[in-house]
Amino acid sequence: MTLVMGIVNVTPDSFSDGGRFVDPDAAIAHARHLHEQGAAILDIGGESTRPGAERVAPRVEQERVLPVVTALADAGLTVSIDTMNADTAAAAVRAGARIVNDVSGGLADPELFAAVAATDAEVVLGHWRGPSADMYAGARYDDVARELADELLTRMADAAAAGLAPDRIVLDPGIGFGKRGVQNWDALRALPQLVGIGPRVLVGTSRKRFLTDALGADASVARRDLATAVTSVLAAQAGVWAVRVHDVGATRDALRVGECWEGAWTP
Ligand code: PMM
Repeated sequence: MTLVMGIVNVTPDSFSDGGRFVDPDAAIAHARHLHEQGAAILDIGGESTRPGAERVAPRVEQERVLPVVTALADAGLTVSIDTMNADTAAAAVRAGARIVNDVSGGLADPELFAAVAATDAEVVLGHWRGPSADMYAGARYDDVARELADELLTRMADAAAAGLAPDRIVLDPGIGFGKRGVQNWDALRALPQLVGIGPRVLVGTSRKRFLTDALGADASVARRDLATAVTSVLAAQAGVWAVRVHDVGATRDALRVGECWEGAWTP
């Protein structure tokens, strides 16, 4: 059964929920709510990766995320830390995070793989072609599926060289990262090939702009959760291990419907 990773952005500027959970108590309460709705993993981030976003100093990032990671891990919840920074990753794992979710797949900070390898945490390798400040500079592909798989295999090889075996790795096609409109749909269509590489696969479509291809250019962020639930079910049918979403309840319901349909879930 596909797991749901609930998004907790402790940032003032994320594209869909920026500013709502900067206060640690609000972030912790929100994470607990997502857990009750069915999130198996809570993904805590202190740096926005929306297109155009500037980097955040690791000290600021850590001030935002560590109290939240500590409180949730102490409560026995499974926490992932959404960071591109090796120091933040190491500090979050010390605070109890089990997964380091790096959208850059180890490219933003060359120390990150070694930092994670020194712990017993797992790592998510996102497909990425450069920083959010210039998000679409690398969005040029001859064959999205092939290039995505080749580049993630290279990231896996680098992770392995640092001591991270495939069973500690999760691959992510990085929807919205260095991909415009139709390139995101090409990446989603390539999910079965990605799953075929071997490691578990995570996919995050939640509220992302490419969904307006289907919904219309004027579809507000608030209107994208149903479409997110649908893409999450389709990703589940392609064999992914987990989906990363904001509206956990809607996606959990949709995944259950898909599981009932396939006979994989009985009440
Ligand atoms: N997307 C965002 C942030 N972190 N992590 C993973 N593994 N995969 C993603 O697709 C991903 C991510 C950007 O979305 P947000 O600002 O809503 O968190």
